[in-house]
Amino acid sequence: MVVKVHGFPVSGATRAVTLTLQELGVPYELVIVNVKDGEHKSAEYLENMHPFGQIPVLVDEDGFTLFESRAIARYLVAKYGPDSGLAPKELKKNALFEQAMSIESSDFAPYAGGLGIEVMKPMRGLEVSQERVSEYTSTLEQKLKVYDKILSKQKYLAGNEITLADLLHLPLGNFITERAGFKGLTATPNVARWWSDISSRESWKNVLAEGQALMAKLS
Ligand SMILES: N[C@@H](CCC(=O)N[C@@H](CS)C(=O)NCC(=O)O)C(=O)O
Repeated sequence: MVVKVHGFPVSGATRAVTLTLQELGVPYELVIVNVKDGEHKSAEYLENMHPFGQIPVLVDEDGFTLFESRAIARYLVAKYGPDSGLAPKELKKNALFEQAMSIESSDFAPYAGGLGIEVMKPMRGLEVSQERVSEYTSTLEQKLKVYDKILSKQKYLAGNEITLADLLHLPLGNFITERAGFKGLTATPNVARWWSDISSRESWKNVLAEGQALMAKLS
């Protein structure tokens, strides 16, 4: 059985998983969950796939099922690319990797995700709060100034080698840049250099192309 990712092509959390698979060179099938019709809230989905009614969910080749994109990404690296360097194993390199993973989930995702949710509100018939947009934007700009300092001393967030911690910024970072007009990822020299580096990876280009192709089929 092939690895299956149950999700939606433009969902950031789904992309975090497919990006990891692309990076590891693992073939997979993206199974579309019909979020527009609320498939992810159906009793069957809640029971068998994701108790919180979200995407993505991984169903591995042996049937093992896992939700939460960061947990899935780490599982995939441990299983399919333990020596890929995407999650370093040596004690201190691993500690710096864990530090960078926490930076992504504590200092980036809450604000980038909040901004993303805010600008998507009109699609659900809701009004955008400009106050919240400004708050998320300015907090993220402040956080990225700290990123710039870190990235002035090293190439990537966990050191001089790329890890999952860098890659996991791509889906939300791309979304807020494209859909919310966020400029912070190109505003300071070291962040701009890092952003351009990770954005130009083949794995990410494949994820974007896959999203475009699947969305064209769905429309
Ligand atoms: N922490 C979760 C977040 C997943 C998440 O927010 N998924 C969104 C799509 S990107 C979703 O399912 N939204 C629908 C909902 O929450 O009802 C992860 O990283 O997997």
